[in-house]
Amino acid sequence: MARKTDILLIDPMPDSFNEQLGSPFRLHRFTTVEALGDLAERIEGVATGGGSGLPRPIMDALPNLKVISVNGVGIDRIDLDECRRRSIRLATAQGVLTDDVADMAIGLMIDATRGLSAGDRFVRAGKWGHESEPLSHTLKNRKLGIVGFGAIGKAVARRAAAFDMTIAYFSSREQTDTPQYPFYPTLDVLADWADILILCVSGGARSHNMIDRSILSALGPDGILVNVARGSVVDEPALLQALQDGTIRGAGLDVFADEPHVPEAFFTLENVVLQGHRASATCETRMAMGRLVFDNLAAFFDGRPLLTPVL
Ligand code: 8YV
Repeated sequence: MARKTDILLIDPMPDSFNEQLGSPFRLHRFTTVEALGDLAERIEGVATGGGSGLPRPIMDALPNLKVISVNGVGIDRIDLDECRRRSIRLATAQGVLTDDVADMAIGLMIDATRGLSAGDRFVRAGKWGHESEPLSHTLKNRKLGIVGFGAIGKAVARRAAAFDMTIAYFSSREQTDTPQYPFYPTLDVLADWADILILCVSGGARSHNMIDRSILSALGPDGILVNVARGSVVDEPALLQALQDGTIRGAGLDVFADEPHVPEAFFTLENVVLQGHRASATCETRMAMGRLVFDNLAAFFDGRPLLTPVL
């Protein structure tokens, strides 16, 4: 019987990945670099989440690594230059999670604007009928600025159009396939124009702390910020301050600077809705992502082209 290929799992994978019948892979759960021992030399493939990526110390400890298959679309925590230098191939789960992430962005936008979570807390606390109900704000006639206009940003725009919102976007370049949405080449001008900003931009050096104090001030006291991108895109202490002092009205956050750590100060605020990086976390999508992570590895080790390559 052929020896199974050793694959290192940086994150736990969905069942659809772990339970492939007749899998040609032997799976190993990563704990620490030190604990890898002799296994390090045998690892030829890595499966990891977009949020975890592959930290350099782990990559450096795997001399025979040939392919990385990402259970997500983010590649901001993978050293692409080092992959190129070592001819390590890279695939992501692009395409299968776009709709769910866009749905989460819209959900957070509605919750942060209409106060669904706050209303739920109000009813559960037995306050209905005893205290005056909390009033929220309307989405009607709101201007939506989308930051990052790739597949997810465009899926958010399609959904928001059904709410009759006015939509514009900021991106590294103007998109030719969406002439119906105005392009803003400057983020602070978009933030000044918009009532709601939804962040769909890739993480990494170019977007690091892109949403800082000045952008939050430009968004203004009626403004809502939604982040389904990466925590690194937002200057988190500046956002906390802006939510506390009314620089902006509210926020819906799925991602944080130092996950899974969420600064406790957020828990005391009524004007923020919090999720734990779960925009793609539906049964259906996580199954499809796990399948694609597996299929990319299987294709690579069979000598076939990667299904969804990045490198
Ligand atoms: C996932 C993500 O939650 O696609 C990404 O880059 O961060 C998310 O969709 C994550 O990859 C699952 O581990």
